[in-house]
Amino acid sequence: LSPIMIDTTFTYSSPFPDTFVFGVAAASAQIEGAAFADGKGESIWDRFARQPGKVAHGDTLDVACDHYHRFDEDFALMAAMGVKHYRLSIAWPRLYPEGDGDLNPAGLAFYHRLFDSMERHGITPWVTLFHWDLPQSLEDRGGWTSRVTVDAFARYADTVVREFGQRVKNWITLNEIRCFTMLAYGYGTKAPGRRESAAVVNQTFHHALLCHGHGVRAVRAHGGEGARVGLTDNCDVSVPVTESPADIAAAQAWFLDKNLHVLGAIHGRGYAPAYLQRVGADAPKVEPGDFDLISLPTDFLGLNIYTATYVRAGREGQPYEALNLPPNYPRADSAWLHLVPQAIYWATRMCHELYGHGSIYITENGCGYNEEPVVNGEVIDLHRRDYLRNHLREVHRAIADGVPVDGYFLWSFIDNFEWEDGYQRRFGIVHCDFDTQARTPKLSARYYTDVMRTRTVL
Ligand code: GBH
Repeated sequence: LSPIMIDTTFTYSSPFPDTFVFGVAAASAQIEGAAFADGKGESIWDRFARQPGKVAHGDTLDVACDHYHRFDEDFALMAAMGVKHYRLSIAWPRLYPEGDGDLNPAGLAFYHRLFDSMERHGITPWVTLFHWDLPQSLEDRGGWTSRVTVDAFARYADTVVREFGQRVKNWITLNEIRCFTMLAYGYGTKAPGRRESAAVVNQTFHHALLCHGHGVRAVRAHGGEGARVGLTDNCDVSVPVTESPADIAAAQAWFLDKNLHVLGAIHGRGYAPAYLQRVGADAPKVEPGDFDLISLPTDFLGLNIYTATYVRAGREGQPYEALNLPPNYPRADSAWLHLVPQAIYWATRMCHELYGHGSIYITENGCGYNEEPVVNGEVIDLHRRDYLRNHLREVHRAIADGVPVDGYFLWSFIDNFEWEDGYQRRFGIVHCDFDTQARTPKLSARYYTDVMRTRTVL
């Protein structure tokens, strides 16, 4: 057997660096509700959720956590929990009901009220420009398959950064390109639920990457002093089965291979030829200057990390072998969410070592379960407490090994609309009763409060 290398000098008890950011995350479509209030346009998720069989139990986004009307109360609760950083997203169809065309002043006014409230509560915003709620009007004109969406996004991004650039300094362009392109236009499990060819899916990827570039451009142009911008990716993460050099090299090769189309792209160098060669006849239509826009330098990389694939050295000349998990391998109630906390360590380390990213934020990490009842005013989610603890230890380990992880945002502040899984699947550290809108901090919220206060993994 080859040796397993374990760094025995590592200790969990030392505090996180002073500059390390602890936060919580959510997204507009998942918590705001008020889906048709004050001039908001229909989003592709509003439409998708109304189609039979697309979302569990026929749940819609109409009310969600009613955060649109309760944000003040929610920020007061965050402040009481010691939360100082909150990652949120802006609903594109609130600002531009048709995606392009007329700007809706009531939409701008809402986000000004929201940022006012955050400021009063001492909470710093981290704003994602796009977290999947595409205006339906753009979908009607082709959605992510069409370059019309890219032009509309460029205008939307300019508007948002101009309007809020004085109060928002941390910008995230897009959330998880793979989900709103491949899963939405290839597998059809996410809105708009289309099943298109590989060539069309590749085109949606290319358009999404261009929007990322426009987001970076908009922040540079209008963000003002101190503005920073990055992409949030859900890279496919590999964890070496043992920490032997051969398995680590295999895991790295797998990681590069699986993430070429997003991480490789934004990183620039050498991406275009490798990518275009791989997709061959299914290559997207590209215009001059596209790759320059896509690979504009960013200030940080955001990673949403939930799970991983185990990889070991390949046999018979193969560069790697990904393992199939046994059926009884532990997972959360989301079938994809196998419990592999080392994912955080390896994803951040590989992004640093392979792509040279100098500042990495975990922009989401968390777990979803179905049954989390409030009993005598309490939710005893020890399973989530352990999930957080195990994952925070891996963040700590990455930092100890010199990986520049500068922050961690827990997904999610509150139970919310979990896309095609609806309201049944709960990711919050605050319980939401979707009948009464009562908020109840779970045991995991108290744990996270102590972590943030002591800046130590307890
Ligand atoms: C994130 O996606 C989202 O950003 C967030 O909005 C969401 O609420 C949260 O995580 C929890 O899910 O169709 O079987 O191939 C997480 C990453 C990647 C998880 C795609 C689900 C689909 C599994 N997602 N994955 S499958």
